Amino acid sequence: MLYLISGFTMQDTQAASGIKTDCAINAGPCLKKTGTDNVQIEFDITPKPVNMMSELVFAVVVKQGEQPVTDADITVDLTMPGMFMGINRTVLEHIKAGRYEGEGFLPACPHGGKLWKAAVAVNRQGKVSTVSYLFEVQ
Ligand SMILES: [Cu+2]
Repeated sequence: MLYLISGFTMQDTQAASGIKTDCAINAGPCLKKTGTDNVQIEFDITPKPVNMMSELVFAVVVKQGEQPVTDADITVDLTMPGMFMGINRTVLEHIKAGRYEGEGFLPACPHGGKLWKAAVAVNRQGKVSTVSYLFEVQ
């Protein structure tokens, strides 16, 4: 752990941690299931390719079975595994038919890291389901 504070890049640390992406964000939206209630959550970021330090739109589509979920409160929390990058939370608004959007950005990483984790929290009637997506930016 010594090299965490001795100037090696965080990219090295992220690689060493064995954390892998599970969402090819530049290829399109990523779909996950919450494991409860047959709820599916699709996550996307535009414009592509996704870059740090530019205005981004975070979009989430929520369905239960084939039914759009239109009554959720949704936030997206962005963190870098293994590094504190500040609190970065975007509140999404329902647009239509279970699609929620919000504007945000990813700050530049002072350690050269590219791996981000988006934790999407879907709150419905006081019940919160959270799914996470690990993706890399350029
Ligand atoms: Cu970072």
